[in-house]
Amino acid sequence: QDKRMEWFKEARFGLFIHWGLYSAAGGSFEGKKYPQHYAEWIQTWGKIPSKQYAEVLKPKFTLRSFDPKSWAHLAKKTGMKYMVLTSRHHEGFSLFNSQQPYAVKNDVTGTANLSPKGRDLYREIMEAFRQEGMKVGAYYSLLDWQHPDSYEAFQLNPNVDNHQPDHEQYKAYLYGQIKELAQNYGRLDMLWPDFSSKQHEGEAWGTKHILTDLIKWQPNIIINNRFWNGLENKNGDIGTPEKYIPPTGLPGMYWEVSHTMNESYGYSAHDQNWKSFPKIMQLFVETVSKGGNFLLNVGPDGDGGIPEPAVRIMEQIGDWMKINSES
Ligand code: FUL
Repeated sequence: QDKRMEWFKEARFGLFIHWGLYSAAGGSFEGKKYPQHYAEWIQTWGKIPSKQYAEVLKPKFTLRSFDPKSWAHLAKKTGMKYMVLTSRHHEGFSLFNSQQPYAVKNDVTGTANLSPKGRDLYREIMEAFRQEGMKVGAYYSLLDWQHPDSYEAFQLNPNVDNHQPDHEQYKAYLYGQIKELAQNYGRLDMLWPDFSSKQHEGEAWGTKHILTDLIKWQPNIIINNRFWNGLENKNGDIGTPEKYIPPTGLPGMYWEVSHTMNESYGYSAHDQNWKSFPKIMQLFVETVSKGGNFLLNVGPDGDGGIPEPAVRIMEQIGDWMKINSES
């Protein structure tokens, strides 16, 4: 039995946070609504070049209601034992102050870091959750829609200089950023890389190099299975079915279902298809009874506020947990 997995097995319940520039779009860009369910993919839905995307959305990422301590407090009251935060989603903007040369300065948007001067939003959030006694994890995108050496390079951006993407450079970027997450922010309990395909998995990301060192930097870290293709593949520490509970669980491995309260992971103003509290409890209980963990998502908006219906659902879960826990 792997001691590293003990807290995860006990935890059962975590909070997933999707927060990035897409949150400031909230499912619409320059007056056009995108009905697709994954609002954090809006840049792709709208085929928006990174420069325009950043110019329009950065001013709307205001932080006006941003209060990570209140997020952490709410999660704690809900009965959640850990939290996984999008340190950088597919759009390529980091919530942490990455010192990788590309993140500090690049010719697409000026910077691929999201925090205002003198702040580090990733650190503020991680610290708030650690202070509530929760485990913390970093979601980290393997895809990147703005980096000129990624596998997605120039799908959305004009290639004026006819740049030949150099995937070795991109692997070095992934390694460098994961090193920053593992070395500069204290204890990291989980890494949630996302995601692979048949075309790009394993060594496409330089996985061996990353893992060999990551385990030295954070010996107790739990790593999901998404360096490899297939949500139920057994390569990592945990399987990661998405918005889906495998009918017979995932025998022979640890696993965690991520689920949303409405449809989208990232904030969408027009995605008002909220699940009822009983529906969410049913998904939770079904997951746990089949041996999985339940990672329930919130998508704070561009001001940093968690949508009211999500807060209400979490409060109801918290009340249920209080009545139904043994202590
Ligand atoms: C997926 C991503 O593409 C989605 O945007 C979301 O982050 C989900 C949890 O993982 O693979």
